[in-house]
Amino acid sequence: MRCLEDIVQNGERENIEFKEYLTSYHLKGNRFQELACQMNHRIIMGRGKAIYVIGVSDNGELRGIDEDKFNETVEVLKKIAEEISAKVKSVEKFKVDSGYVGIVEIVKSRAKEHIIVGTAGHVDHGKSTLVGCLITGKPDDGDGLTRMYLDTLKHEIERGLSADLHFAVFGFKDGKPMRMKNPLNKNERAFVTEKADKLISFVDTVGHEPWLRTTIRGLLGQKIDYGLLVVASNDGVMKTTKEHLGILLAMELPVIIAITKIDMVDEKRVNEVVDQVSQLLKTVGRIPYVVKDLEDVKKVVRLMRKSLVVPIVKTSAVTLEGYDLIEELLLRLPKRTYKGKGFLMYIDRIYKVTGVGTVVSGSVKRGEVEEGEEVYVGPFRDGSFKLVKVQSIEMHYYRVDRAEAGDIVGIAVKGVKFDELRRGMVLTKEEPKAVREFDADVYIFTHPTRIKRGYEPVIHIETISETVIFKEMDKEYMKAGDRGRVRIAFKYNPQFVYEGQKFIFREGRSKGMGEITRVYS
Ligand SMILES: Nc1nc2c(ncn2[C@@H]2O[C@H](COP(=O)(O)OP(=O)(O)OP(=O)(O)O)[C@@H](O)[C@H]2O)c(=O)[nH]1
Ligand SMILES: [Mg+2]
Repeated sequence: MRCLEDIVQNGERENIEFKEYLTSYHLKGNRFQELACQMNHRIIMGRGKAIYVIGVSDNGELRGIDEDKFNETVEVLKKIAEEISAKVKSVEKFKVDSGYVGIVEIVKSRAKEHIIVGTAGHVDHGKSTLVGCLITGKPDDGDGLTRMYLDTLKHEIERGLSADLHFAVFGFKDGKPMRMKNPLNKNERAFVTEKADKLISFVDTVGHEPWLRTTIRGLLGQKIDYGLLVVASNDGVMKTTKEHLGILLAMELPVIIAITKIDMVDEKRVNEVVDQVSQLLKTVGRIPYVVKDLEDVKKVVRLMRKSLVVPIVKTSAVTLEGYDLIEELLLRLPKRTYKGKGFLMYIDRIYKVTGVGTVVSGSVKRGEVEEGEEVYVGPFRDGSFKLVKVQSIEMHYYRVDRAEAGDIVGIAVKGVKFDELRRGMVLTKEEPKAVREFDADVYIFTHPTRIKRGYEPVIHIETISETVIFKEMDKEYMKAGDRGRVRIAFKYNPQFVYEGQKFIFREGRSKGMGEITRVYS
């Protein structure tokens, strides 16, 4: 009883969860996957051990539940544990006035949690540098020293700009960051991928405006859990900053904001930029929260679970100020996306690898896949799919025998030619149907004139970017700020899309977003 009182008085913690009771209802669908994610996160935070206190309210009030409810709750916890290959180690039961309260201990060795973070923000505001400095733990020189770890293409080095998506991996082991000497070193990457219990895959996007398409692909196509938006304290909020924030919010992604380069300006200016960012967030219905110390990190992570709070951290890559806070945030933020059923991956890139053959890369959106399995790939121009064999799977250069939702992987496939594949195709286990037309609810952000039937923007869905035609509209025309229902057709190739998917469309200076409401195959 002493132990119970201590736990309850201290409140919920990283590895302690309060639940009044659970029923078989919690074993269904998304709810179950959410609980599994949550349990896995608690175990990671507890270095292999999570505690569920049952029969208590969220804020620790000893409610007490009857014997049947108690037993059912324990059974449900066992099922959730099973889902993530963990075990219920012990159950302690205490009698209180109105029933029973219990402490259930759940353990797992080699628990792993993997989140994907996408960077965003204006050109030169320090996205690549931030990622590089986090991974190495070493300061930047303020003159492009660190971004070399991300910007590896020849013209990127020459021009000092990121021009394509780059991936980097950052790991924590027992709550401590695993520093890399050289984030490009394949062995180091493989080592971190294997040994880390909390893994962060960064998708580093590009700020240079003409490459917006690439940034959209990074933020839409990679099953991102959190967006990391950088704002340099000299420039402050720029047009691209707003645009990228808009994309992150349109995709309903929680956002972390890093104010960068605080070493370059005085404190007054830094606070001006914090105010600018706070204003911007308020106009889009988010709540800014300036994170000052490690206690704030704990608070803000709890708040983010329940509301639209956005942490803001002041950082400098040169002094590494604020980096401890960003690290702590990354360690504590839970996986948001759930495993789901039915393997699905949108192809992002296609490679020809000597000795291996055709390799497709992307992030697993749903379900899981194992080496040796057969999967469908497509759709091809005529709407068909082809069966191919998964020869091998690699994650950040580390060979794995299976991959699950949220993993960024390269999959070597046999049974299809390199030239037949396109970005935006999918891999699935059940044969999907190709879609030529769909209905969608759309919202126009910006458009200089009126949008009418026959409008042909480029649409971005997952890794797909294709020209479409607005075939029918529920009103004669739409202008900036309007919403409407539209029948949309892919102009050239059929695609695999489904109801509920969100997208962005663009054409010149016009932009809008939408959600698929019905598909026609
Ligand atoms: N003084 C100072 N310089 C920084 C800081 N962060 C980044 N820089 C410098 O700013 C420049 C741009 O940084 P990048 O990391 O390449 O910016 P980016 O946002 O990735 O740029 P794109 O990918 O091209 O959009 C580099 O020369 C960095 O050295 C910082 O906190 N302080
Ligand atoms: Mg960059």
